[in-house]
Parts: sequence; structure tokens; C-alpha cells
Amino acid sequence: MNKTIPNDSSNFDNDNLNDVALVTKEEIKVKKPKLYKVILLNDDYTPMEYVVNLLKSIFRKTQSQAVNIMLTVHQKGSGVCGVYTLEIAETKVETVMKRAKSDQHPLQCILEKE
Ligand code: TYC
Repeated sequence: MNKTIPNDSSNFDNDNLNDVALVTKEEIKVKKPKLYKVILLNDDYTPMEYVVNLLKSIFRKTQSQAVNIMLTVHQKGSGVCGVYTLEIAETKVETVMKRAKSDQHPLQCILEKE
């Protein structure tokens, strides 16, 4: 849900009843950015160590985080590598796909709305 933050600025002068008060009320709309999951898909050919190294370098995972994600993908068919705003998620997918292609692995990476 979007939030509205009221921003009141008013200026009164109590000693003169004829004073005219100017009250401005501005609403600042704050929107939460939509988030997207970057998901890695399993295949039978990409080496486990390659996937772990890719998770460490592209998604900044530690060794143990990368091993856990790789094993989830290997056992369940897919796994979340990270959650990002659209532009960053798209860039991550593109980086994974380009690297896998260049290294001749059939690794697939997709984007999913949170
Ligand atoms: N299933 C692969 C293997 O046994 C490992 C693997 C893990 C491949 C994750 C892709 O996204 C992947 N070598």
C-alpha cells in the first residue's frame, strides 16, 4: 500500500485578529519500488562449481550461501539468487546469460515479479 506523508507549513500571528493566515498543505507520495526475483534454473550439464563461482561473483554471495543456493537449484529445479528492482534484476539476468553462453554452459536464468 502507498503511504502519504502530510507536510504542513503554516504561519500564524496571534496578536492581530485581522491577520490572514496562509496554510499550505503538500502531499508527498512515496511509492515502494516493485521488486523482482532473479531465479536460476537447473540443468544436467553446468558444473556445480561453475554455478557456485557465478553466484559469488555476480550475486555477491559468500561460499556457503552460494553452495546452498546451487544445491537448492540442483535438488528442486530452481532457486532465488536475489531480489532487486527491475533494472538491476534485468542486468543480473543478462550478465548470467551472457557469461554462461560465452563459457558454453546451458545455464538458464529468469526474472519473476515478487
Ligand atoms: N545439476 C547440475 C549438475 O549436477 C548443477 C547445477 C546447479 C546446474 C544449478 C545448474 O542452476 C544450476 N552438475
